Amino acid sequence: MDTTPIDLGHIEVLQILDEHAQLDEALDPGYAPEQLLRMHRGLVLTRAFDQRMLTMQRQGEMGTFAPNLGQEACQLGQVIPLTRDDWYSPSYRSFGAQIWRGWSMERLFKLWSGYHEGFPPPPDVNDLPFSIVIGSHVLPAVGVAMGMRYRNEPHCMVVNYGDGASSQGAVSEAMNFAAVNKAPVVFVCENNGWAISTPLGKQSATSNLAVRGIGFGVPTIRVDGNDILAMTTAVEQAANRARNGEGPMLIEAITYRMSLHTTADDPTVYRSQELVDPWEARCPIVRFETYLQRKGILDAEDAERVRAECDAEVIAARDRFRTDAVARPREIFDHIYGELPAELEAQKQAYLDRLDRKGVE
Ligand SMILES: Cc1ncc(C[n+]2csc(CCOP(=O)(O)OP(=O)(O)O)c2C)c(N)n1
Ligand SMILES: [Mg+2]
Repeated sequence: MDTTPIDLGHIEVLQILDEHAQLDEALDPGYAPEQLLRMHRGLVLTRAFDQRMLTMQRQGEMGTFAPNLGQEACQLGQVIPLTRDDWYSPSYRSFGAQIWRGWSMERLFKLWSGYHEGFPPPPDVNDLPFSIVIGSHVLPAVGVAMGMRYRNEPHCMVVNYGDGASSQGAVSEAMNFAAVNKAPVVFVCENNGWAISTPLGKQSATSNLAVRGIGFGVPTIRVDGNDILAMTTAVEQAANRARNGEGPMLIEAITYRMSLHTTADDPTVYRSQELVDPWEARCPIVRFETYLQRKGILDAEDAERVRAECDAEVIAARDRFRTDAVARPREIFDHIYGELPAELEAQKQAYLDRLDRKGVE
């Protein structure tokens, strides 16, 4: 038996802004200052929303929530290169990307606090709802991409999933089908090192997930997910390939889940702070701000102002949510079945009777 290890090859990691915020000039995507500042604001807004959501959950206003601290560039980089005609299939941790795509923050507050109105994508946004069943959404995302291919539409789908989700069979099926049929899809595997308490080393026998793409015949690149310029550059290229009929691409974005898996999680029981500390120094927002400051288009005062404005925007959205979101307990059996099965119909009646007895509207 041949026991020679299989050569998995070497896959380059794309990095344009290094950890010291030094730009690789040869790879500079050349964004205009306004575009760079818009990206910066997007990153800051994502973090402001993240922090507010965590506070609101801890105060009992949100059911649960999956924080994204440290993954802001990875998220936004996936959608910044997309047009409104392109499609995006998020995961539950993709709120920064959703806000960028046009989801109002009120809608996301509703979503995470259990109002069904929050779940469907806004009518004018080409996004899919996310699925909590990890990996399952990757197949329908490829289906949407195939729809575009059949109709000869020059657009693409970007679908996001995690390192943990990459172990799900659906993800492999989707990648194989997309490769064979040249679906215009960009797979973004957001490798944040953890699937709840399972580290990558227990999830995969390979040290990187990018090799999976090669196995399916899907061109693959690894990207520094904490470098917004590298993320947008990689996604832009992959999106253009897809739009031109050249088929799918896999981007493995390397980042780190700095915070909790969700608010139901306590990472201190399974990971030490020493693992997290090095990633503090790789903060995507600090890195980008340092770059913008050196470039002379943002100073410390501007950064402070943007932070204050983003906080105010999130708080204004929270206030609108508090006014708008009116609980309608009588509707909790609605919106799932077109026709309620008999046993649920009986439960619904019992529940409504109970509300009547308690005088609940
Ligand atoms: C099919 C399925 N199995 C298990 C779970 C429970 N679960 C929720 S999130 C998660 C980990 C996902 O990790 P990853 O894909 O890396 O995404 P991340 O949470 O790190 O963004 C698991 C196992 C689930 N939601 N769906
Ligand atoms: Mg993960």
